[in-house]
Amino acid sequence: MALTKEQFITEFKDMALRLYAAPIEDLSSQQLYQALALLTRSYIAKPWADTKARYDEEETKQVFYFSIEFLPGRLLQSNLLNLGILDEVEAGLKELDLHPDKIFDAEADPGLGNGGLGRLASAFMDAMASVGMAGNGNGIRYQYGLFKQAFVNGYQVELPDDWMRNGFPWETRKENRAVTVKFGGWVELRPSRGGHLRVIYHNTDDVLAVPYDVAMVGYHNGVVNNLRLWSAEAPIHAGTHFSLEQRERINQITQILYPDDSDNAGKELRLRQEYFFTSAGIQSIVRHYRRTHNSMAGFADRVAIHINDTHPAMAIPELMRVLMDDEHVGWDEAWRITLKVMSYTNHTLLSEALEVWPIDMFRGLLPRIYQIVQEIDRRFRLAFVPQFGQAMIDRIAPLGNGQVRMAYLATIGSHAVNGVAPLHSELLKKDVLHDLFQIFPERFNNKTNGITPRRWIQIGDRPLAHLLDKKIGTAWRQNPLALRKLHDFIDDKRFLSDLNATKAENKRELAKYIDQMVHVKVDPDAIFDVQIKRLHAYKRQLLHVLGILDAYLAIKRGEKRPKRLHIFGAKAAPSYVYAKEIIKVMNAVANMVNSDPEVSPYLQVVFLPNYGVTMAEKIIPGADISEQISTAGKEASGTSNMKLMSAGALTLATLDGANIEIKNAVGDDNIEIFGLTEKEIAGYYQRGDYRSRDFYEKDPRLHAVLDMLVNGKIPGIETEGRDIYNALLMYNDEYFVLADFESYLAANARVDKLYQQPQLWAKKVLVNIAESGRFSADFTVQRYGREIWHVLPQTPEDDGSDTEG
Ligand code: GLG
Repeated sequence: MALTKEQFITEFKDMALRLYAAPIEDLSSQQLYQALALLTRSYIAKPWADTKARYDEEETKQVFYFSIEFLPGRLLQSNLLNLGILDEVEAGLKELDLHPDKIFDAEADPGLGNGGLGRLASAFMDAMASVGMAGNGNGIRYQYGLFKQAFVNGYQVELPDDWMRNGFPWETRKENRAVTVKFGGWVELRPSRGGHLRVIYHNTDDVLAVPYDVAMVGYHNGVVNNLRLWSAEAPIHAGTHFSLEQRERINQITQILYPDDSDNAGKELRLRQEYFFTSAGIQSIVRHYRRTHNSMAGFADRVAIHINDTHPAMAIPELMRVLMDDEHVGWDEAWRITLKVMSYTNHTLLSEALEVWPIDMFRGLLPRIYQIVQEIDRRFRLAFVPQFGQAMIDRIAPLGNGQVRMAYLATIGSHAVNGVAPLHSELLKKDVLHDLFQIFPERFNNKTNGITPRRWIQIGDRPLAHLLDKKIGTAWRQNPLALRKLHDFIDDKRFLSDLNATKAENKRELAKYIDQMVHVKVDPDAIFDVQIKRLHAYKRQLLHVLGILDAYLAIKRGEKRPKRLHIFGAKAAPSYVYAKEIIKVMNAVANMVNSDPEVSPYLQVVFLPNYGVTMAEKIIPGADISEQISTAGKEASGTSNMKLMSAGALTLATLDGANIEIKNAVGDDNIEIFGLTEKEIAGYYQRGDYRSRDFYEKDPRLHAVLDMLVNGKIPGIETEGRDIYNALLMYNDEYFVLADFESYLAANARVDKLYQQPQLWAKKVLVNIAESGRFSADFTVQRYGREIWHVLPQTPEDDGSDTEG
């Protein structure tokens, strides 16, 4: 859109006055933010309505991305950027003597997700709008987002995240689009005169699902898509009275996000949440479709529904229910439509994360859905037992072991199933979904994750963005593959030193931020070594900590080392005891190292509390090293690896998830790889001959480091050291930390050496930035659009995918 600085100033003052009846000089940052957000929203309203009208008019096939989590990050700057008015607005604010950053910092970050899965969903929203695809989100409007993390005495403490305290100016309540979701009770099937079945519900608990829509603004293209988040409320039937307690029960459904990304075993409230937003989404999609069509026959040509992990897998039986019970479509036709509409992404191989529900709970809460799952199960068995045998079908049918098995249901009811990086997609076929792959090989495919460089470079890393503009022009802002132009300057000494200078500037900024956050003065000349992700044993923050302890001992012995600053950000699920013990040890090690005058000139450690999208924007631009050190075969993809690469950080990694693709993109010389491969680890499993103790006994450095966990040398730790020590030695180190220790240290030593050659280092930075464009989510959603959702023509174009070259 077009907007001059002067226009903006007038409109902004006007908005502030109308809202607060006061001149801008008298307003707080929060009030200024509210005024600016509302003004921005008013710019979005028209293109939002127009986009919607155009989709309807042109009967565009629409994608609905169902996800129990979304992590959009702050929206003000990103909306201004995408509208094309960020520069004008910032200039206007400055002219008014206001600090844009202070206003932007007043925005709450909607933490409606745990980690990668939720962030990916939001990156896809931004990308779909930006490439002009008709893509809608469908999720939950949690009143409280992921807990706020604080450290007390080094222990993680969880505080409620009241993110809507000041309201959420980006949402629009659409009470005229509310639907009713039914739980419990019992169903009666009665043949009706017309020949079809009449389904009568008795004694159900009805919940009103009220949608709140959030605009998803495309980059410089006038497209504004919709993210629909549902809120649970008591219905307003005449004659029904709800007690306070009943209201409470209903409100609970959308009150909190489950703070665990891998295990919510058997929690009835979670099952309610899943059915709630899934059913609301399906009902509203069908209702909208039926407004302009008098039968459901063409539904699958207009609608694609994506199931993001298994949480919305009930979309399959729910669509069947609506098709059969409400629309009177027969089973076979309903199943044909459902298969064509549905597709499913798996995000993890961890067995504890594969959702199952006890049949009793499931049937009690969702009696009609259970009947339909039973029928899916019956027909599946009927169709495939003859060819594949009873034993195999028993393993993978939707119902088995007294459970409803969501990953199997999702695979059986979708026409496409994908993993999120090539290794992960292969392992899905080989292990977790192996039997289903035998039956439906054509459904399986890979779609490597992506990130949005708009947020991470254009907004998050302004110094780099400006340097790029100066050197290669601004085309990369539209098409990140244009970053490849940087290769032309690999021998341009001046540019290489500019790259280093930009990084140095970002590191000084990050050092200030760290001081504000944790009151530690860090040396901006140190190597900034970053590990930011959920705290999970398989991600092996612990290996990183053991490496720090080794460096500590070496410095204590008098070894000189290049200065290194280790930066952590990570939340642990509140119930994940081992992860929380690791946090405590990390904090204790940080204290020990930072307060030791012999050590701290060479080694510092900071653990920044309450990691999230906003914090990631502050950390990533200042990173030199990106730690991606999961046990090979365990990390489905990772996405912080892509973000850090795009900021020019060198990846220190195992051959896991998308690290493998990063390696293929940049070449062996521009990444540091170490550790066991997935095959080697599988070999240990098969033979059953991994003995962690051997590594401890063989390697004196490892020995010394592990002993520190139990010999009282790390002040402040209690039983945590012993528990971790036991996990590694008595319980045989499930994640192969000890096996990879030596090669991890060797890789770190190589990094230290490289960093001593600034020009050589800058070349690696350059190659990493240059090759990061292929990981733009714009390309990822286009691959989904062509190959899964069929909303784009199926002519492959140069999109930087891993299949080329
Ligand atoms: C996951 C995985 C990550 C993956 C992300 C997005 O653990 O490896 O990058 O989803 O696909 N459960 C997750 O958050």
